[in-house]
Amino acid sequence: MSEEILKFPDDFLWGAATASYQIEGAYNEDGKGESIWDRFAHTPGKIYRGDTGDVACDHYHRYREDVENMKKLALKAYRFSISWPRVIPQGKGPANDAGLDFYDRLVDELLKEGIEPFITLYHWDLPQALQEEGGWANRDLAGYFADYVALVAHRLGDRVHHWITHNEPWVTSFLGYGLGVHAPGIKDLASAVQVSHHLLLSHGRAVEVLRDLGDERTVVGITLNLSPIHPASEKEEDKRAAERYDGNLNRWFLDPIFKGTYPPDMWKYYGDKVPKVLAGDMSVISKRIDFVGVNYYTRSIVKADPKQMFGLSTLKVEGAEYTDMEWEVYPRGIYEILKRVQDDYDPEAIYITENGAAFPDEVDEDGKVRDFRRINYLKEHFAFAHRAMKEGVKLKGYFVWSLMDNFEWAYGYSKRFGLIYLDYPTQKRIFKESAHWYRKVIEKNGVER
Ligand code: IFM
Repeated sequence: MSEEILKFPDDFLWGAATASYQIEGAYNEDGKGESIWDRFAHTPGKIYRGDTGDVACDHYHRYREDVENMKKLALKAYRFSISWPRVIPQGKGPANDAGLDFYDRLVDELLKEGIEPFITLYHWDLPQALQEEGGWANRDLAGYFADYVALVAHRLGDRVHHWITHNEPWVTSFLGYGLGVHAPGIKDLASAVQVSHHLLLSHGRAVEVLRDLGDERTVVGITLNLSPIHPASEKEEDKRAAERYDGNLNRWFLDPIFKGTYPPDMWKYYGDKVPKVLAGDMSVISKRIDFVGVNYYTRSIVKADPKQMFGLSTLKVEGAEYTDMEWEVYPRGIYEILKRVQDDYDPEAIYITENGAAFPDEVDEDGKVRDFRRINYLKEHFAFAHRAMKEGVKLKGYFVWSLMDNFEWAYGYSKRFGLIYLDYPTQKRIFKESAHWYRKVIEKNGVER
């Protein structure tokens, strides 16, 4: 039987993604300031086994080898983030030239190899000094963020054209300030909701700054973690619970960005916890963007559960495959969410800025890492993304999470998402079978079915 090849458009950008705190290490070198993740990880009991990002993948020192590996993977694009405290140690005020130099060198190295840099400006490592001023609960951060973005854009904007303002503002708000399982570890729903507004405001301010570069090549967007939310049953209360979770996770961020309003049902639901919004904020937040980045991993199945936050809980699916994160493998969800975003919000372009899976990978005696479940996961997701594109979704590129195993936040190094295996004690990088497979996908610009 001949195999079908799902071909992607010639200019489709195949990539991989990482984030500063998860890979860089060098947490206190060359003038870098402390970040909220340095503080959080150094606080006993916050991270599994007490792991920290102090060394991580030592990418700060090994970035040349990592770019070489990207080249071997045939990547067309690489998404990485800038550590704000590495370039402005106190969050505002004097810049740290050594920190800026690092990103300068990284960008040059990527361009030398023909790899397009996509920069995320905020992937959670806020300068601790700004946390002392209230963190994202303080409205002033929108202004400090704009200044930081201006600094980075002026330094790198001659060579970098793709910018992502924030990574997953839902996570920053609701895991950082609502549940407190991420830095800065605050548990207060009203703060979480206020923080979400300040993040969106800072996004809009950053868009203005990037447009001010006056460079027609500038392409700017934001990355959201989005999921289809399915009710556990046809019961009215389960359907309402699913609608609420969809409101909290998806619409609370998509609506302001694309429609300039918060979803009325959620505004009503948050009640006395709604954010303080000043005149003009919504028009800043809804400034035109060139693309939306979608991070997709799984769906959620939701039932009403009055005792829990938002009056709901999520269910496991009997017989379904789950990743090491306990996330259901549900490839059709990438199609569902892409279609929905295109149909309801009509963005100019969409990138999958993260998709991937953690599995308990091991190096076999012959030195190979046989991560066939990851290959299968990616293959099925690529196929559903292809289908969405065929049906009119303006998908322009796809970044696998992650280039290499790295620090998985509260889970430390216990979860391996990489295409490349990291042997942490030796810092040896080993291509997993999925990396070899992904290179072939990129070279053929298609997926065999
Ligand atoms: O590792 C994270 C990343 O930092 C943000 N998106 C989800 C990934 C997997 O949990």
